[in-house]
Amino acid sequence: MPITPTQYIWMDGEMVPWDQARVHVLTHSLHYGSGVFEGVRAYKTPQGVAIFRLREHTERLMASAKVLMMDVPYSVEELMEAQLEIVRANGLVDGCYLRPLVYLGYGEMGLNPLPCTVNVSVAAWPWGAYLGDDGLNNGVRMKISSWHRHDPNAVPTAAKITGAYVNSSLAKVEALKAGYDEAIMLGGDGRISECTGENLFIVRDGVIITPPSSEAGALKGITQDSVITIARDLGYEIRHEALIRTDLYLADEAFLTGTAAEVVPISSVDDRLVGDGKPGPVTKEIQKQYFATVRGEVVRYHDWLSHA
Ligand code: PPE
Repeated sequence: MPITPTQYIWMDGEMVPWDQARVHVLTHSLHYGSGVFEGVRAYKTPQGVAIFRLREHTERLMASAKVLMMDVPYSVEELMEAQLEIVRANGLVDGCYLRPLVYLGYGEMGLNPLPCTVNVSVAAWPWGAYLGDDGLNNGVRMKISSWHRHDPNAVPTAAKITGAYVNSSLAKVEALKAGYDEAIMLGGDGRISECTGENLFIVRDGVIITPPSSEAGALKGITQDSVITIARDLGYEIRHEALIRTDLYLADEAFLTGTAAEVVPISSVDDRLVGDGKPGPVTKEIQKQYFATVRGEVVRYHDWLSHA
């Protein structure tokens, strides 16, 4: 997905012109993948542009930093304000994707990260449908990857660690080269974990099921959490249950969730159609309510919006 440059990137408290937002080639995080990040979206609402679940994303960023023992020199409130500021400074009134990053900077080398300086940047740019408009409307073709998710005792899966995404990239390339849209990864125990950058749900006999994030070695998705709340409020029963691959093949419906991807129907898994291969009624209802929610059209979820 190409990036559309905007005017400024927030770097350690300053608005830096887009083209000058550079780091040294000996930046620690470039060598060891020792950064943590977030993916956040802002949407146009009737009350102006608003960041969706800003506090939860910022708190998760801090939690990821805690796992890596990074001492972030800003508070949650300051980082929330930085994100609102970058949306305003770039005039992103129609919404955007935001990428806050905490990384270890230039000045130290070697595997001990503790003496490194901790830097923070926040970029924002307009970004369309991550898995394409066709995927959003008609569903995506998934492949179960030969690459497993990390064992949480090897690389912590509860934290969004930059270096950990090599695993997702390997799975993504494998799926794309084989002609699929996206990959599903199994955990070390062979159960379904998540996709390369999304959580996964199935619908079976009217019940909505998603794997329990920690045990499945998946990220606890904020979109997953929003969808669970939305689905419960629509009257659906939700369960956290371990899933195996045939649960996907035999589901009535399946969909994936993520900030970048949003809510995307799954049309097939390993060439087995999910249901009849078309987005099912439950998926469509949840997708519709999710988009209405992020766009500020559902009053009961207005608490999830931070206006820039
Ligand atoms: N699992 C993974 C591995 C993941 O990276 C994401 C977000 C999710 C689940 C869903 O989490 P949430 O966004 O809180 O619902 N992936 C981010 C980065 C994607 C990328 O390609 O880069 C995102 O969606 O912004």
